[in-house]
Amino acid sequence: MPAYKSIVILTGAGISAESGVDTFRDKDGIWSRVDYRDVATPEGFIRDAARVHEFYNQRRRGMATVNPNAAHAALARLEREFSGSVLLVTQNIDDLHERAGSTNLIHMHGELGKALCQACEQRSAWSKDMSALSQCPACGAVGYLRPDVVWFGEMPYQMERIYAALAGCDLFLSIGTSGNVYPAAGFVEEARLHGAHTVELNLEPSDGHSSFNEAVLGKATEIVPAFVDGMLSAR
Ligand code: BV8
Repeated sequence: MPAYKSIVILTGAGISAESGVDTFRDKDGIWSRVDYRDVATPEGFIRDAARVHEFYNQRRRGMATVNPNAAHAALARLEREFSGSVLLVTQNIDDLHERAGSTNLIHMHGELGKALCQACEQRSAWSKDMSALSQCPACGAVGYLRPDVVWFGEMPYQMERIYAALAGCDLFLSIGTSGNVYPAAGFVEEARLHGAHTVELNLEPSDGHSSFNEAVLGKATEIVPAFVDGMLSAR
C-alpha cells in the first residue's frame, strides 16, 4: 500500500447502521416511511413545524440508545495513529464519530444534538425534545428554534474547508453512503481530479461506484477495521 500523506474520509448512514441507527434509502429506510419534502426541507418546516420537530425528536431520543461501533472506532484509531493528516467529513447528524474519539470532524449536514435559533442565529447544545414552545438558551427567544441540520435546498456546512481538503488529499475514502445526495456525492470526482486514489467501502456498490478506483464491499464493522489495519501495518 503506497505511503499516503493526507486522507479525506466521507461517511454516510451506513457506518451507523450496525449501531442500530436507521439508514435513509435501504429497504424500509427512513425515506420509505416519510416523505423528505415534509420533514427535511425549509418548506416542510414552514408548512408544519410540529411534524418536523417530532421527526427529529424521535431521532434525537434514539441517540440515547445507540453506541459507536467497530467502524467508528477504527476511523478514530486511524486519526490517532496515521502519520499524515486525516479529515473525517460525515453526512450523519448522530454523534457516534465523536463518541468513538474522532476529533478532526465536519458534520456537513449538521447535528441532531444542536439547536439553531432563527432569532439570534446562535447554535446551542440540545438533547431534549424541541417544539415551538422551546426557548433559545442563548437569547431567550421562544418559538424560534429549529434543529441545526441542513435540509434539502440548504447549503451544507464548511464546504470551502472540505473542497480545500479534497484538493490536497492523496487518498479519499467513502464509507456507508449511497452516493445519492449532492454535493457530498460529487466529492469523489473532486478528489480524483486532484490525483487522489479513491476507495468506496460499502455494503453494496453505490450510485457513484464507477467513479472509484477501488471498492471494498461488506459490512462496515468488518471491512473498515480491516482496511485501517492494512493502512497502519503498511507503515
Ligand atoms: C444543496 C438532513 C444547494 C439531515 C439531508 C432541488 C432543489 C434544491 C437542491 C436540489 C434539488 N435537486 C437536487 C438537489 C440537490 C440535493 C440533492 O442532492 N438531492 C438528491 C436527493 C438528488 N442536495 C441538497 O439539497 C443539498 N443542498 O444542494 O444546496 C445550494 C446552493 C447554493 C446555496 C444554497 C443551497 C443539501 C443536502 C442535505 C440534505 N439533508 N439530511 C437529516 O435529516 O439527516 S440528506 C440525507 O441523505 C442525510 O443527510 C444522509 O446523510 C444523506 C445521504 O444519505 P446516506 O448517508 O448515503 O444514506 P443512505 O441510506 O442513502 O445510504 C446508506 C448506504 O449505506 C447504502 O449505500 C447502504 O448500502 C450502505 N449500508 C447500509 N448498511 C451498511 C452499509 N454499508 C456498510 N455497512 C453496513 N452495515
